[in-house]
Amino acid sequence: MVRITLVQGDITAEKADVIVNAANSSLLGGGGVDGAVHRRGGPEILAACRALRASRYGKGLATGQAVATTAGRLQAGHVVHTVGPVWSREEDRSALLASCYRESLRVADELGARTVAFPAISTGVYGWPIDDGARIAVETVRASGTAVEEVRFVLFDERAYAAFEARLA
Ligand code: AR6
Repeated sequence: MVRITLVQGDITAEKADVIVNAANSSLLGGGGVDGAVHRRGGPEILAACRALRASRYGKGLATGQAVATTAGRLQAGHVVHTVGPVWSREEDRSALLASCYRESLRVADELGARTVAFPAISTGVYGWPIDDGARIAVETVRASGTAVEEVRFVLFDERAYAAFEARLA
């Protein structure tokens, strides 16, 4: 059974076998977690992302999917990039957000990872309400059947941390 832990802080400071990036389809960087991952991880990560765009992911990475690259200078074996859905009031995109966690863990399992650090995917620039984002994250990880020993949610602020804490209780 996977152990879920919580940390408040910057995910790029974590040590883990896999650090998950809340990317976008282009895989070529952005703000939030994505910006921090590329800034602190160095140019090797972007080079790996460009290589993916030039090969298997010519059209980019679809929402809900995940793909691994080097972690560059981060204290991790790999970065797994996943693309969360943009939150919508009209349309229920929960299945796509759940898919991000499930697919990231599937890739982590393929890599033999024992520890995986996740941000709260889609709850920043993509506007997903934090309480619902926390619910989907925790439920999906618990139901995943992953061989990963520890899933660590790294929450940027107190509010996000509290939302995850309430879900775990
Ligand atoms: N460490 C941990 N959590 C963070 C960090 C950090 N360094 N920075 C922000 N957060 P976001 P999204 C929190 O916007 O919503 C990018 O431009 C943040 O407070 O990083 O999936 C991509 O290129 C929020 O709770 O990702 C995409 O275009 C959560 O991490 C788009 O943003 C996710 O916020 C993806 O948007």
